[in-house]
Amino acid sequence: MNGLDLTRVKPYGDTMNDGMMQFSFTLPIPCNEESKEAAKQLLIKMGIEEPQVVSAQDLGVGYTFFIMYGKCAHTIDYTQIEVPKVDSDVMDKYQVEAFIEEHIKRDVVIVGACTGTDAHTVGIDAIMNMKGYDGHYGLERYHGIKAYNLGAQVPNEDLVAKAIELGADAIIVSQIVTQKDVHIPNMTELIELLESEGIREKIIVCAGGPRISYELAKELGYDAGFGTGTYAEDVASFIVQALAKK
Ligand code: B12
Repeated sequence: MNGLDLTRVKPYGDTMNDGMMQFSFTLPIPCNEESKEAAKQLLIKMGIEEPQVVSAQDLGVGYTFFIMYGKCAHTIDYTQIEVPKVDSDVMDKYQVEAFIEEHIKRDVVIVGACTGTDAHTVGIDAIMNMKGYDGHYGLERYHGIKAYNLGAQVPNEDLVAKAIELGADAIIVSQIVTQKDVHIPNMTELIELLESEGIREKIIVCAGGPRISYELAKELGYDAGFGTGTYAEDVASFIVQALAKK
């Protein structure tokens, strides 16, 4: 990769290994020379060399928004990075449809919702709605998939009841709000409910959202987790391949 030493990677700005980084943050102090100095000292404490204030904007009521540059002195050994991730092959919509026809030979039933108190519908819609997201059709458009989108603020009990009623092969859950870790007990409750109904092992359970990693989902008892930039085909590929292995 560019003749780089991958054991000592650092940020690139203008010239290789210059370590340049950009920061943006707000300090709850007025915009003046003292607050600019405070912002520089903060970056120095963070291990950043030669901090520069590029922009300091008075946000009113004693707050200042900073954009700063500085040099990162640290490096990272890229050769040692390991990230647990979904181990299925990502197929496109048409390959998923062909896979279902060849290996599953019946419709795959997927029930999805944004659960708990979370009101964000856009993520689950992006995955499930007919028109999809960013030029990638949603699950409702897939031949061989029967997709039921229950919407947002759906209690786990209702999701489980619907999954049982429809004989779902997979449940997919969206969690967008993660403030104060509200998603953790909510996601855990779903798994506990499925276990108490005795159906956890029969159903594939996936979670998604901007702060949901594969690792976190696995830790909480899910089969897989999907983060930002996910498309319907990512989760569909995982579900149909997992189903074929069952
Ligand atoms: C739109 C929006 C709203 C709208 C939602 C409208 C709607 N119908 O959905 C409204 C105004 C209602 C709203 C309300 C709130 N919001 Co809001 N909202 C947003 C915003 C701006 C965009 C979210 C969005 O639509 N993204 C676009 C979609 C396509 O992206 P996505 O959700 O990440 O989904 C993708 C992936 O994550 C993944 N994915 C998501 N779900 C799933 C599920 C599965 C199964 C799979 C496979 C993949 C997957 O695939 C999708 C496509 O790639 C974000 C900020 C941001 N820029 O992200 C804040 C944000 C999510 N909101 C936030 C907050 C705090 C709130 C409120 C609590 C504010 C308040 N104090 O009232 C309330 C929540 C109320 C509630 N009970 O939930 C915070 C959450 C912070 C946190 N870490 O928890 C954010 C990040 C803003 C912020 N920076 O503070 N919000």
